[in-house]
Amino acid sequence: MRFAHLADTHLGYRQYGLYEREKDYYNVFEEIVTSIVQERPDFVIHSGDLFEFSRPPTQALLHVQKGFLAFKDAGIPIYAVPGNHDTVMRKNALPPQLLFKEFGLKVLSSNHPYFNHEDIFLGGSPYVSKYHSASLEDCLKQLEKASQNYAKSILILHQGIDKYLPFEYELELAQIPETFDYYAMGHIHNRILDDFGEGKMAYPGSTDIWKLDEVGNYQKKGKGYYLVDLAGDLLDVEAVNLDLPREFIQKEMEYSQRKAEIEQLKKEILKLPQKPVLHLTVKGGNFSRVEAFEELNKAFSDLVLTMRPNFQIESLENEKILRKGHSLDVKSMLRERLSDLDSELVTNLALELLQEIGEGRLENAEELTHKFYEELYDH
Ligand SMILES: [Mn+2]
Repeated sequence: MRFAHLADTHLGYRQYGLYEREKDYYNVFEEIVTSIVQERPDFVIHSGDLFEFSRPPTQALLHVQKGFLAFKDAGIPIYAVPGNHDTVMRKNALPPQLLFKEFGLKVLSSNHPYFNHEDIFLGGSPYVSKYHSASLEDCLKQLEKASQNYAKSILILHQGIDKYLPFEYELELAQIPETFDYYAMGHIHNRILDDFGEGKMAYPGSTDIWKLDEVGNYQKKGKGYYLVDLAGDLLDVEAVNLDLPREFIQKEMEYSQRKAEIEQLKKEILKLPQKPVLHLTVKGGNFSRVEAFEELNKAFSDLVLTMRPNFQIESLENEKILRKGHSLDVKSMLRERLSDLDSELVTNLALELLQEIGEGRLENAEELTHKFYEELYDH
């Protein structure tokens, strides 16, 4: 008995606002479906964040329709839980996964927390925020009980665990029953394969680079899905890697060395099969951001999909401006501007967004906004 485990496909995500990046996610998904169908497993598990949004764009729905139809034609059922991205944070709202019931998709929910596939127990829960972790703990205890008389048992969750996500977890390792054979996890975008209790704890990771900090893990461990063999006494987990067509390049350069560095980088980029995403940090010395940007833009605009520059200028002049900036009370200015909304929460969000966006960390800003609304709907 074999199954494929994937998660965090984030279909519909238009990274940097670029349609090319939205298409990259669709292409990777299609490649994964083709690869899984070729492997002919007995079933597939998707551990959440199938879509980027709880109301996905039609193109994303069509790609899932096409993929799941290929699974259906091959006789491969799919078990899934909604993640934080594809959960609708309103009472009695349904996740978009339910559209694919007729394609052989079985969604685990509080009404239907487990299925069996022959003698294998498949239990789990949709994403639960940290404010409701007590109810998740109850649910886990019930699943542990229900799974007792099966030959093998799998727990499917979309949660961050303290051991791997020490600052943003929703679930502590100690809250998880140790009796399952395989923990089919989603949510953490890096690949993690660990021993836990009597089984394996597995995060297959996101299928494309969703945030810049995933690049290091991608270079070390690749991206793709896990293929799990349950036949033997010891469970066998194989990481199936798919090459991402588009590279992410992260580079720092000293301003004084820039000319040689730019030439070297251009040569590297020309070897790539597709235009990469380029994150450049230029630092050192006192230079003009505008001129440096123009120089970089001229060098790279035709060679890359998008260039995300970041300038770290070290100069007295700059410090003076910063200090002057601090003497302005930005917070009270924002509060005044946002007075209609009458909320300290909104003011704080605006202040944080201003800092992140001001320093070019758009992804952090996006995540802050996601979290803000998530918590707002949660209370
Ligand atoms: Mn995710």
